[in-house]
Amino acid sequence: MNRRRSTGSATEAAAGNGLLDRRSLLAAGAGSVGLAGAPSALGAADLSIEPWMREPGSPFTGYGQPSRFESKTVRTSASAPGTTGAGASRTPLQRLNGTITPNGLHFERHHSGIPDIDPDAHRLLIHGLVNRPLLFTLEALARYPMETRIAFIECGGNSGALYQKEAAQLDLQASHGLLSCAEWTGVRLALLLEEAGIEPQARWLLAEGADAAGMSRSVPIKAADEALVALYQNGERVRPSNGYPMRLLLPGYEGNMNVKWLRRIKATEGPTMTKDETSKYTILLPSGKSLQFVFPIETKSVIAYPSPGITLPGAGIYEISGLAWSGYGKISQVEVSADGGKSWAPAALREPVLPKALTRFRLPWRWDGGPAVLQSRATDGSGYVQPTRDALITERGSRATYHFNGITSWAVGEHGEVRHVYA
Ligand SMILES: Nc1nc2c(c(=O)[nH]1)N[C@H]1C(S)=C(S)[C@@H](COP(=O)(O)O)O[C@H]1N2
Ligand SMILES: [Mo]
Repeated sequence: MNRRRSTGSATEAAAGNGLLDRRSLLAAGAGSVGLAGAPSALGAADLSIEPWMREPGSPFTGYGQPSRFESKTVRTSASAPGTTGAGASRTPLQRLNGTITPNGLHFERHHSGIPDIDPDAHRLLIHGLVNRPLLFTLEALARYPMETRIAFIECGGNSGALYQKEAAQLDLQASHGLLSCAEWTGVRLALLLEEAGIEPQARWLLAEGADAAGMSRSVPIKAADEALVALYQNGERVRPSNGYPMRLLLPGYEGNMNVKWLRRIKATEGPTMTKDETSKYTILLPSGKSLQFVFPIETKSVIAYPSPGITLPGAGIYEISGLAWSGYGKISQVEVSADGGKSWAPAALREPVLPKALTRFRLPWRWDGGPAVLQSRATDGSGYVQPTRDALITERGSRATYHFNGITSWAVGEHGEVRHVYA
């Protein structure tokens, strides 16, 4: 079988400053296109017998942990002054690949710590504008038909630092780590509302958590179509930090509305105007007006490799890789630029592309060792294109802190060091 291919066409330029056709690495193989750090030609004699091959390994464990050599792959966290559990921890996106966040690394945002809920004592009440108020135990809930879907959760405050005047020198975890994606399994909220006999004048739902903060949000009733009362996260029970024993999952809606430790759903005519949606989670505009109820997470993307804190070892071919997501639906295209937005090449999207889930994109790049500014720009199925930072600031002003979804720029310096810049 003749497997030789023309590497000439496989490494065709797709855009300026070294971006290659998205099929290049697949077609030609890493070695033949000169991938940086690709394996060298050695024989079996160069393979040594290491100590772990000379004696039997360790026994079984009840619950597995990552390799001890992966100790840097952890969340980073900060609590508000004077509190222990009010704050956030961030997912190390720069150290992960694929699209699913392991449960131990899912970001966390708590307004008053993680409650230690006894699942047998926990109840979910559905009441308000319903014919039959219902009180569920976990056991009763678990007898309903289950649904499974993959969805990201992003905090509305993620990337808030990118509204600042100067480009903050943060790694990807610090700038974008309030973002995770999991496979969630639970009962459709619509099914439970139907069971309770929701009344036609009910237009909103109040969702309340069983934490000490009593975090609660008003949710428009149409959100119930896709909402789950989630009991499982990546196959196992939802983690305490993510809402054990049950949380509201509202795919595509800002993180805050995904109420954890869910204890109450009340059907109402209008929004309840809780403290969490009036004093917080509103967007202050340059005019002095505030936008309230900004629900969907707008289309956004970011390059994870390379990203700040990573140093490229030398000129050569690299695979640029990152994440794209949209609260409106599916990602339809991600383009990458290596010249600060002058020219763009389409990246390969990892299939299947799922709505309201993280999408992994990849694109080969020949770095010639010179200056480069890497950017990614996502488009979703509705045609919405991720805005430049300038366009976003023109619309929102620089006093905004929530819902930053602008194009993010990483500059690669002559020694391969990567820095955050405003391009
Ligand atoms: N009950 C309750 N639900 C909550 C919160 C909270 O503090 N209490 N934090 C909210 C915020 S601001 C976000 S961004 C998401 C984060 O979900 P996670 O911690 O599972 O990542 O949960 C939301 N649900
Ligand atoms: Mo949040």
